[in-house]
Amino acid sequence: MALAVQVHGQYPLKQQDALRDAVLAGFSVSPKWLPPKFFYDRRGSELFEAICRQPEYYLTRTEEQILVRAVREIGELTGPGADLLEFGSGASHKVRLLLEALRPARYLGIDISEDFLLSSTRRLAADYPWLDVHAFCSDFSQCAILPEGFASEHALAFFPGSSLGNFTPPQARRFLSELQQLLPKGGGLLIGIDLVKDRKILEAAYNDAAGITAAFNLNLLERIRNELDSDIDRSRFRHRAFFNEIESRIEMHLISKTTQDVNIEGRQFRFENDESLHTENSYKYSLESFTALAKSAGFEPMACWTDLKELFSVHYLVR
Ligand code: AVJ
Repeated sequence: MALAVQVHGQYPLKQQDALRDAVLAGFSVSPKWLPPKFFYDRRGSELFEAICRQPEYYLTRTEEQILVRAVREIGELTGPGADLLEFGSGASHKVRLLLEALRPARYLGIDISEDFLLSSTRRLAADYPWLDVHAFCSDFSQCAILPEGFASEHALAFFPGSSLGNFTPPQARRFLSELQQLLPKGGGLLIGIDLVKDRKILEAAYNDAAGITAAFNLNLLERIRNELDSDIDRSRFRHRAFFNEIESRIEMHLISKTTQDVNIEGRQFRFENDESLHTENSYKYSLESFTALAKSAGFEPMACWTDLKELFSVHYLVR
């Protein structure tokens, strides 16, 4: 009966150093870029939760509908008493759909956004007094690791939201095979994957009318200004998102509205008018292309669920 959350990992993560290194490196090359993991400071995590509620952002509600319909089967595939590990747990909202049917022994939320992770897992522990709740603040884009003693016998990894889409396909294969090796024999992976579809639907999801995705993208510049020594001004940039069909990915960019010099940690970076800072890729798969990727990482596909329009998919894979 644990009401408190047990915290693992090294606190605090040296995120400010990581941000500085990534900005200085990413602004020095052409095209300029930054990895999307830096979106998730507290404000960014909150904006992401707001994105998930936008009418154009079909991903979250479609995945939740699929999970609700599939949860009994998922429970049967996993069986009770597992370690449930959630990668990119955010608000720990989707996992609530699984807990009653799955009856895991322990839950481990893994997220890069430290205080957001702590408040979310605390709320989960309060709402599910029978569940042993743990939190692990980690940047799993670097390598998939778990705190000592987790997933040694019976485990289900839960990687919802199509977050895998932030990796390029080769990075995704590497991440999946690292994850596969963390799991015990017979351990499962329940993963949400967004599907290729009509460009209008895809592009609307990343250009919501309320401007929340734009605010989420521009918040990255605010974070740089707050955490580093910088005069970067988000009002001098605009949000751009489009579907790159050849690469099968949504690309998000921040476009400079003028020619400008930006100062960061004593260095100066020139942005030309209309020059882009590439901030995110979100890869879209077909059922076949994702299944092939998962197999190449050593997983065996067991089950797959989609909605009627085949907007989104949830896959159950085993080691
Ligand atoms: C968390 C990576 C799944 O790609 O849809 C949402 C992030 N970016 N809107 C996605 C995101 C802009 C999201 N993932």
